[in-house]
Order: sequence, then structure tokens, then C-alpha cells
Amino acid sequence: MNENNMNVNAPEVDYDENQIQVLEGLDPVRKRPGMYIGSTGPKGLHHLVYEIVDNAIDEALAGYCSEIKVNILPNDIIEVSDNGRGIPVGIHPKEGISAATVVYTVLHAGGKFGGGGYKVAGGLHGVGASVVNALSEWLELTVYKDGEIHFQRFENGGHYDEPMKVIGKADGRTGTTVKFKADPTIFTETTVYDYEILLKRLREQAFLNGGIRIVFSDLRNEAEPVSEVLHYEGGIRQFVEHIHRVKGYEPLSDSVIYLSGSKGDMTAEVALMWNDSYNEDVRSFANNIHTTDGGSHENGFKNALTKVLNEYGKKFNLIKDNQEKLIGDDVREGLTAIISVKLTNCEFEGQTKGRLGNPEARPLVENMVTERLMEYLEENPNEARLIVDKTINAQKAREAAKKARETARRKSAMDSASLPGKLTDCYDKDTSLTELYIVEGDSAGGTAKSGRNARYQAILPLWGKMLNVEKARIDKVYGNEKLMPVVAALGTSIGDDFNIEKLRYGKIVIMSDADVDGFHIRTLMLTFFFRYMRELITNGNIYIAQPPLFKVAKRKGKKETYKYAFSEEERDRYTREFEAEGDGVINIQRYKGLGEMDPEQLWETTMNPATRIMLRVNIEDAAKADETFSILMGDKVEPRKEFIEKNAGYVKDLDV
Ligand code: 0RA
Repeated sequence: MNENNMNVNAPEVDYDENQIQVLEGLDPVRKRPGMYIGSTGPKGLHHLVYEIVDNAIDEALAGYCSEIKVNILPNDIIEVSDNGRGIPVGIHPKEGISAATVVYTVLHAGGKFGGGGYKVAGGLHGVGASVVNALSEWLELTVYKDGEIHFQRFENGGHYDEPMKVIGKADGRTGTTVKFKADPTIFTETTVYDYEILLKRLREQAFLNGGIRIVFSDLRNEAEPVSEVLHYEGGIRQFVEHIHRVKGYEPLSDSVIYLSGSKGDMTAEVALMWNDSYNEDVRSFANNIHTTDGGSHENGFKNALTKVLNEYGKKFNLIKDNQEKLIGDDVREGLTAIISVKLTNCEFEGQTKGRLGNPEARPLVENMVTERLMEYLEENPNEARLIVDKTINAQKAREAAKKARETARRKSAMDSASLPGKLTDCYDKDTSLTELYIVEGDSAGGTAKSGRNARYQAILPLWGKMLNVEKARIDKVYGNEKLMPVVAALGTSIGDDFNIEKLRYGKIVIMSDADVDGFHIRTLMLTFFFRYMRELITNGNIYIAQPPLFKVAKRKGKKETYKYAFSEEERDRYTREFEAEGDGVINIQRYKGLGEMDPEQLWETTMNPATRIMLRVNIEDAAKADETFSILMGDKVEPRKEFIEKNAGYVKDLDV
């Protein structure tokens, strides 16, 4: 036990062995937080909230809790309360302290008490409440139970001076409230929560556990409280409708298809609906955890779907005997689906633990979907016909695309070294050095060309109108004057033909202006990479250049000193600093675009590896761009308006 945790007023006898054991118990968490919550960046920070909320959701799923409140309080304090039975507070037989204290101070204590009803669903890592306590500056636990209010406070990562104590009468109320402040010495990057990130996850949980009621409030800005009730009786059916609404897709039919089944204590449910886009959006979950890399449950679903649509098509002569079979890509074009399984023991595999391993989940989902979907189609022949027709159209488009691809390949084979004319290549071929700058517009392209290091930096200017990838199938990408030069310059080809071994540049840098057109170009390029060259993103090859927005200069006689500012805040700070130095004339230049910089400035600020700042694009960034793109390019006006209102600061000049 560390010294500054001792309460000088407390009698010596309170300082007992249980405490010491408890503190040693949480020590590894503070030593290696990453092992328990993945990272100490924003992701890990938000994970703390999921851990606590998951426990309340378990209580709700057990049938004892009807509402969960999640508040972000001023100073980024999180408060999660439920109206369940309250965590047991009685003295734990083995540890000799309150059971609730055990849950909050012993690693993996969840489920070790209270009988069979309680199991930790857990977030990605499923680590439980004690880990949150270990990584908090302070945490307060209040339990309303048996007519009394029980309270305990922990500090500096789970240390406490006083045991769980009764502090008042509960007046009939039951439940658990947890309040905590993430420890800034652990979460050094930030302890500020992102409302949208938490909202997205809480909403997802509300969809996955239909009927649960979560009230989420952001009370950080006292003048402007934000609150949202997340309550979906329709569960994952409403999840599918929500995705369609957000993306602005037109559904193919009136209602979402919902299928469910169980075997032993495993359950599976699937909700699916096709839409007028060409995009596949299949998301799978196991015990409420998003399996981003799929796994056995998702494979079972995909197999069953392809099999059933082929069988149904054959049976009702929509697919003729001499016709090719539909493949997975055909049946999933324009499909949105949610797969959710609940198992007693989930095994997550792969580097990021994003894939469900349990082999038993596959036949569970596959058999259920095969049976129930066939039944559904036979009972709804009109809808079935629409679906099969759509998948046959997709099949035809796929075959046309293949032809287009072969023609394109033959063409590029003919003019052998067919690098695009606009590309100014570099000399070196070593991809650990080479960089391709994709630059907005010819004039900025010229500046970049003069400013670059010709040995390892290549420049490809982009111009012309943005391709509407959203409405164009992959066959339209071939031959597109904007995207083909990028494909040719990278050398990897796209889609199923993509081969990262052929990549000609280790870094691909999108360099565009900080205005609406630049935003469009970035969104387009990221969407394109996300859909057709995803490995470039997961492999970490894609970057966004960060040109400065201002040059703040001070002239004193003939001598000029200057600094580049990348935000208004920085501009003001540099200006203040120059002013504080005393005499001299301050001049602020605003760069409206890359083209306004001279080559040396562009090199120094944005292209020189020794001094530049670049953002590496991760898969979440790209997925977000993809969503934005769908909204900006789709047919629907409503979601587009909503998006623009929300992001008004950035895209205010857009035509709606
Ligand atoms: C085990 C047993 C009982 C309640 C809980 C766990 C429980 C845990 C959490 C975590 C957050 N909120 C919670 N609410 C309840 C029931 C004990 C009893 O019946 O007295």
C-alpha cells in the first residue's frame, strides 16, 4: 500500500492484509494497461465506459433492470446508473470484505459470486469493473439495496481507506451507480470523451438487446445539455432500418426479414434487407461484441444465403438450368444484414480478436437461416421475386465487369510501361522510401513537382469532376479518367485482383486544400481505397498531408522570423508570442490553397519527412469517409441535409 493513500485519522487496525492483497491485485493493470484495455489512447478511454455499461446490460438481460442511465458530467466524469438489484454488498466469505468491493478491486472477480445468473458480457476484452477502477483517478460506487444506500470511494487506481458503508435509506429504490474519472496519468493523450463514439456504441447495444432502455446524456456544457433515449423494441430489425436511413438507401421491400433460432443455450438472430445501393453491409456480433473480421457465425450466414437464393431461384424457374449459379458477391450486393449470436463461451481469434472462433456457431446460424429463409421466401413470393431478380442483375453486372477488366488488362499489356501521363515519377524503386503524392489540381501539382525530392517522391495531380462511385459499379471504375491513373500509378490493380506485392510506393499521401473541394477529394479517395484497395488502409500505407493554414511572420528592419500555424488557435498563439517579444511588424498570411505556397514552402511545411506532419489513415477513418460519401452522393436529400447541418462549419458551401 502506498503512503499517500493512508488515512491519518483511521485506526491502525483498518490497515489490514485484505487491502494489501487487493492493491497488489490491481497493480498489473496500471503497469500494463494496454494488456487489459487494448490501448491508453481514445479507444481505451471509451472502453472504460463500455465495461461499466456492459455490467448494467447484463443485469437488464437477466430481467431485473429496466433502465440504464449514462451521463457524461462536466470535467469528463462518467456516471452509469441502473435500477437493477444492486451489486451484492454482503461480506464475501473468502475475502472477508464486501462482495462489491471484491468486484471492484480483484481482477476477474466478475461472476465468481452471486450464483449462476450473473456473467460478465464484457467489451472487446471483457475485463470487468476492477480494471476500470484500476485506471481511474477516483471511482465512487453507490448501491441501493435492501432499503439502504451503500457507498464506497476508491482513489488512485482502486485504493481505499474505508470499506463499503451504509450512508442512508434507499426508500424503496434499488440499483447500482458508478461514477468515475479516468486517470490522466494513464490516459496521457486525452481524457475527453467523444459523444458520437459513445452514442454509436450505446445505440448499437440498444439495438442488439431490443427492449433495453438507455438514456444517454452529455451534461458537460451546462448551458446546452444533450440527451438521447435509446430504446428499440424491434431490436436488430430497427438496426437495419437505422443503417438504411442514415445512409439514405431506398429499401427493396417494405419490411426487414427477421430470422431467429436457438440450440441448447445458444441463440442466433439475423435481420436483413436489400436496398438500391451496390454496397454490402453485413455486420456480425457475438455476445454483443462486434466481430469486425466475421468468423464462424458470419460464414454460416453467408453460405446459407447463397444456397437458399440459388435453390429458390431454381425451384421457381427464375434461374434457368443452363444459367450460372449466383455467387456470394451477387446475393450480397446492396444487402444490409445484422447477425447476432449469444453463446456461453465466446472465443475471439485473430490479431485484433475480431473474429469468432467457436465452430458450433456456424451450423447454428447456417441451419437456422437455410430453413427459415426458405420458408419466408415461399410465404412471400412477390418479395422473393424482387430479391432474386436483383441478385441476377448483380450477377450480370459482375460478368460485364469481368469483361471490362479483361479488356482493360489487355489494353495496358499492349502499351507496356503504361504509367499515367500526368504522373511525375521518382527515381528510386525501393518502397521503404517511395511516396506518391496525390495532389488536388494542376497548379498545386506543379508546385509539388518543383518542391519535391525527386529521388523518392512522385506526384500525381488529380483534376476534373468527382466520380460517383456510390452509384457506379466496379466496372465503371475501369476506364474512369480520375481513378484509373491512381490505379495505374500504384500498380496493385483493384478488387479481387488487388496485389499489394506490386505496390510501387510505400506511402500514398493525399494532399488537398482545407476547403470543400479538398474535403470532397479526400472523401472520394478514402472511399475508393476503402472499397477497392482496403489492404492499403489496414497495411497503413495511406496518409493525409497537413499543409499549414497560416504563416505568421515578424519583420524587424531587414530581419524576418516566421512560424507556420496549422490551426487558428496556433495562429493566435504565435501572434501573441511575437507581440510579447516587443517591436517589429507582424504579418499573417492565410493560405487559401496549396497553390499559394511556393515550392520551398511546400517542401518545408508539408513534404519534408524531417519537418512535416502527416495523418496516417486507419480503417475507422476510411469507414467514416465511406459513410460520408454515401450520404453526399446518394439520392436522398434528408440525410444529406442532416449531415451538412451537423458538419456545418466544414461543408457550409455545399450545394444541397
Ligand atoms: C450478481 C448478483 C446480483 C446482482 C448483480 C450481480 C448485479 C451486478 C451489477 C453490475 C452493475 N449493475 C449490477 N446490478 C446487479 C443479485 C444479488 C441479489 O439478488 O441480491
